[in-house]
Amino acid sequence: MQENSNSTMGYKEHAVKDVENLKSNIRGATRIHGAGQSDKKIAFVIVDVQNDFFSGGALPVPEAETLIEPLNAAIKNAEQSGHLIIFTQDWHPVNHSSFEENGGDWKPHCIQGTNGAALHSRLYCPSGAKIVRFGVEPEMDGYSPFENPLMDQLIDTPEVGLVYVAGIALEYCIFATCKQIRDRNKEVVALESLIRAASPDKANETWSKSDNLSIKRLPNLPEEHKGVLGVIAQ
Ligand code: VGL
Ligand code: ZN
Repeated sequence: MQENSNSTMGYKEHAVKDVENLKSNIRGATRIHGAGQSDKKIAFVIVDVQNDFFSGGALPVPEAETLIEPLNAAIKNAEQSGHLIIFTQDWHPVNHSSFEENGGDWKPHCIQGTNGAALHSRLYCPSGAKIVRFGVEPEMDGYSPFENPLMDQLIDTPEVGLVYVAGIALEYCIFATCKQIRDRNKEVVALESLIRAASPDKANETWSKSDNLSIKRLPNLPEEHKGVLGVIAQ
């Protein structure tokens, strides 16, 4: 007789099955919570990969071209992992205070709606990604995407535990972005191989400032972050 169905199980067998189910649920739950970050969302912020920061643009950054291919691979990896992907855009009005003619340090750049302000044409932008435009207020310095309240809505929430940062330019918008994420008590990993500096020979000054803020970075990543987004330490 093949009487293995539930209906013929005695209460003892039911109890044994229930305990087995309970145990495997607990094991599953332990796995999820024991892994630290895995119950929190990871965000990947890609800063200012805009035409004006590439050769031929208003403020070209050395080696910006070499960013695109490895950055796209990391973005695809983040998309497959279900991370929150955020692109920022420097997005100035013509009368922005950071422009030389208005007393600032920079040639006019990333003017709202122009080709120079557009994201690089070969940058891979997943359909679910968010875009945060900042530097819109003429009198603010325009280095931090947190000038736009949308950035806090996306990052300053308990669901986000860890933020990866990549893009342009190390000394300005990358540093300001990393610092402000740290100020919100999130773990920050700056993906050094996916970041370009405006002045590469002075990049170490900025990296040591960020070390002091406990901003972690490639290639000195702690073990648990090695291989993040498929990025290999160089
Ligand atoms: C940036 C200079 C001026 C940047 C923006 O994205 O780092 N740098 N505006
Ligand atoms: Zn700017």
